Amino acid sequence: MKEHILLVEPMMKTIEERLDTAYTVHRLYDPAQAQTIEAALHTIRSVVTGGGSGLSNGWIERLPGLGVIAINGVGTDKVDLPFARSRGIHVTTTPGVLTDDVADMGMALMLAVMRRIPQGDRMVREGRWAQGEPFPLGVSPKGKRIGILGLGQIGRALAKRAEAFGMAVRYWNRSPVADTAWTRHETPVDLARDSDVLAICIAASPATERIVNAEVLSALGPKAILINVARGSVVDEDALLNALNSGAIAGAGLDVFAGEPKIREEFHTAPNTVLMPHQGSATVETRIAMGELVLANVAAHFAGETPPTVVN
Ligand code: 8YV
Repeated sequence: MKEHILLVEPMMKTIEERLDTAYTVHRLYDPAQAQTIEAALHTIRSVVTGGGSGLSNGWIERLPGLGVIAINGVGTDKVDLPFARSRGIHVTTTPGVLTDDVADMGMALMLAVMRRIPQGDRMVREGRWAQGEPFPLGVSPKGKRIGILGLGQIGRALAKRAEAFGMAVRYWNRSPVADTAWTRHETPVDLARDSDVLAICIAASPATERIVNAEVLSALGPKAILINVARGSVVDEDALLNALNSGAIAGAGLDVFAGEPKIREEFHTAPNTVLMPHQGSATVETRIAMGELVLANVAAHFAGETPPTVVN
């Protein structure tokens, strides 16, 4: 008899096919399955979800047989880890495999803002180039300072890429990072003051909520840009929208937002801002590698073993 699992958000087709082969998969994102899910609450022993979706305590309480929450991502901010632990539920993530792609997204957003890629694309398509419309000069990353907020795996990978572009790296991290020669600043404000690009790579938690606030943005200044490949919750979005609209900062490249996918409408018209629909880890290669880890974690749980990449 197949074990029952709850799939919170869609995964790659090939990964979902393998889940379907091994398990009875209930799809929470499919409204047509709502009734069968109600009937299966007591038989579901594993949940597969995304970093941005997580699983609420309400759902955890509705699943008495739940033993593992397998996150297809690295962010654990949408799962209450102590609560899961108190109920003997393992929470797993997909560490390592998405680092490079998320760092690439950080670079892509930075270059897109500095070289105005979306504006150029629009101008060419709309025939304005052919009509002789001038295009404003961009900004070169070479010789600029990048401040990494959160020097974990993704922060380091982004810093290395930035160095290859001729940028000088500095960082802020709650605890100093031992094995690096990069300068650590005492506070996020100090880091922002000493950066031309502030790149947010920090994990979301109550301690980092809105850590990028009005003070940090004002320290960043009118020539500097903000990049966010972490979580929307680490930014005070009111302050960010004010800073963009008033020219207190020069622009932003954002892959993540509070309340995504229903983001603040003011972002649609924010100047010099490049928006992405949370695609940092979304490449074929990485989503396969993430899916493999999810499959391994769920399989280990059902085999009575500790899942390989458990975090709690
Ligand atoms: C994914 C993420 O887009 O790793 C994370 O925490 O947010 C991203 O890698 C997400 O997990 C898929 O929903």
